[in-house]
Amino acid sequence: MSGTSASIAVLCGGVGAARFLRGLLEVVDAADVTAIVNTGDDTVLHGLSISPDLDTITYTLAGATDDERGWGLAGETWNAMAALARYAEVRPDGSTAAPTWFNLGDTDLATHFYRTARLAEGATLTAVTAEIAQAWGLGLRMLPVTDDRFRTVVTLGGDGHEAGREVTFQDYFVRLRHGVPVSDVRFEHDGAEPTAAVADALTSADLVVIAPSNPIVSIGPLRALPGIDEALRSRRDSVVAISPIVGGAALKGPADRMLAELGVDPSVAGVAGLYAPVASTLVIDTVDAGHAQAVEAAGMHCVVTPTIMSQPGVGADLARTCLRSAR
Ligand code: FO1
Repeated sequence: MSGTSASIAVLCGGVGAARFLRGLLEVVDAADVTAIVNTGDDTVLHGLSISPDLDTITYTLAGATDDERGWGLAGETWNAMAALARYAEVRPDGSTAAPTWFNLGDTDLATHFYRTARLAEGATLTAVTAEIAQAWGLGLRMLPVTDDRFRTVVTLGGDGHEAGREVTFQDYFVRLRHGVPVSDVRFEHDGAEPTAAVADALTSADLVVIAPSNPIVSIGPLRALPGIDEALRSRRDSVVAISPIVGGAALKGPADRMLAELGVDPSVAGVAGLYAPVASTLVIDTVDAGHAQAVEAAGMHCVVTPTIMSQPGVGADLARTCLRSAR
């Protein structure tokens, strides 16, 4: 499929998806790529609408991200956050004003100002995302999975003082530094639906790739929305997933621990068990070659190739492998 004008839809979370898309755009025309992006991580802080996965992908593809941190902008300054600390000191008990646990860089703030103002004018998140992508000079089509309010909610496990409490995803991920066990993850829908553009991309794309993102809290929210799993199932032969688990561990974030805490084997075979109903092929890293048979036993065709995209060229090679792997 490489070198042709086949259209590709990619189901995306944050960092892993951003790096895969960066490789994909080296080998196909950006106009042929649609990124369908998780919005379950979205939050409102300081009255600002923040869409972390959309922003991580935007900044990465624009070559503007802090690659080591994985989120936010390179060369960022933090004056607004430092100034906010003054108000955190005087905030009355029970007030959530001036949260300083979630870091918004001075330049990054402009993105959240713009998104918030446009949403307040009545624009959809889809429209605002297209405008932000255009402002950063991106050629691909970037779609939030839904324009409706949609949130990932995490129940904290373990025996700490917050055990049993339900918190927002960013509370778990940033405030608690994803260092607390999880006993459940659910998605607050309130009737949220995938947009028509998402539904159309999932039907019309020649190939669907599930990016190497956390299966529970990045891809899980997309699959929880009505119609997405059905759309994938009905075209399963042309859906390829990339394992975010390499050698039993997540490259970034808590995916391995979270899988284990929720009773899923934190291995490529466990990932295959989750994706087998909706994807025919699982791409795994060479360090997991010994587990290829277990992936096949879980019902997926297995392709073994380097998947760790920290070295130049790996993302593009991985993208070529995915383009060849559709059955
Ligand atoms: N991640 C952190 O670990 N700490 C932060 O303070 C933080 C701030 C932040 C601000 C804007 C943004 O777009 C992303 C930000 N992230 C931060 C990343 C984000 O929480 C996660 O990467 C995703 O939600 C998980 O995919």
